[in-house]
Amino acid sequence: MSLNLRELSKRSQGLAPGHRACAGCGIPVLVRLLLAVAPDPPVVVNATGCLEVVSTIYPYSAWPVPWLHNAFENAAATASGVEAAARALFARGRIRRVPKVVAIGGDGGTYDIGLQSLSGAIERGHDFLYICYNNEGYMNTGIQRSSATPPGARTTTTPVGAHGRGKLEPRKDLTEIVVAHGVRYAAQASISHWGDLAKKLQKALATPGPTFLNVLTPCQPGWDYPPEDLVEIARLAVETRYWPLYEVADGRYRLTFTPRPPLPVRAWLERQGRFRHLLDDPEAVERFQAWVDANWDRLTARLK
Ligand SMILES: Cc1ncc(C[n+]2csc(CCOP(=O)(O)OP(=O)(O)O)c2C)c(N)n1
Repeated sequence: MSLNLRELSKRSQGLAPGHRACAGCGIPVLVRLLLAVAPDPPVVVNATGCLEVVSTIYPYSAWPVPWLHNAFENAAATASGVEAAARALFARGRIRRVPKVVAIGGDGGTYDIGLQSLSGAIERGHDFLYICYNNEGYMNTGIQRSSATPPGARTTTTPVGAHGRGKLEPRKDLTEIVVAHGVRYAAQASISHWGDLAKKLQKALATPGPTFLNVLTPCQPGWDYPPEDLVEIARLAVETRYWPLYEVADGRYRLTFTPRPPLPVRAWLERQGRFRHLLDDPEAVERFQAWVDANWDRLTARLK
């Protein structure tokens, strides 16, 4: 299928206008692209979180496809059940095709609370795509830290003041945890690089068995930037090597975009209120840069 933007925009209206996502939220960009590139309407299983809250305010739904809400911790388990049920119905001639099942959860639902069900569903080999929309925090409940929150970030549970300078711990590398399960396709993407994201969505949907995408979706209230800067903030995460775009297909690592030359990570930090306290502390910015560089070196050592 063509990845021409004009063609894509004709394909699907995606999420209906009127959903209640914040101005400057990255999640609708991702969901619209998913629904535009999916060759057939998928069944979407959605963990509790911003996406569920803003798209299904009773009695309305912004979803043009079958959609299930499930608890925070079991999106992948629910997806397993839907996929198994669809295969059984198909085998009995009750449905004409087995729909692709797409589970979507935030980083809180994926890196933290839903990790066991994700791991289990992957290990059992269910045919589904899991998408983590990663806004690096528990955003819909009031901006608490998650294990995807970067070090130094201000959240309501890692405040900045006399007793705190933001989050102390580094971020968990969930993409690598998923890769370690031996999935046939896993990738990191960003809403700023829509062509790259669209290709990864297509590949993940076309690969049988469990597949995984970790997509950076900036959060306006949580990261504290002007709403119109959404795409620019996501782009800077990639250009500074903070969020490398790569894929692992059948065990082979490939960078899908190489920032040349990479920008210093400060260019990304200084555009967000959650890092404002770091900017007058050169050592803190250096530590952050060293962390980004070490992650990049670890990743590029795996390229073949
Ligand atoms: C087991 C459980 N713990 C806590 C909650 C409360 N809760 C609902 S949404 C949410 C945060 C979700 O964070 P994330 O998955 O990152 O999604 P986001 O809100 O950022 O979209 C929490 C803590 C819950 N519903 N279930």
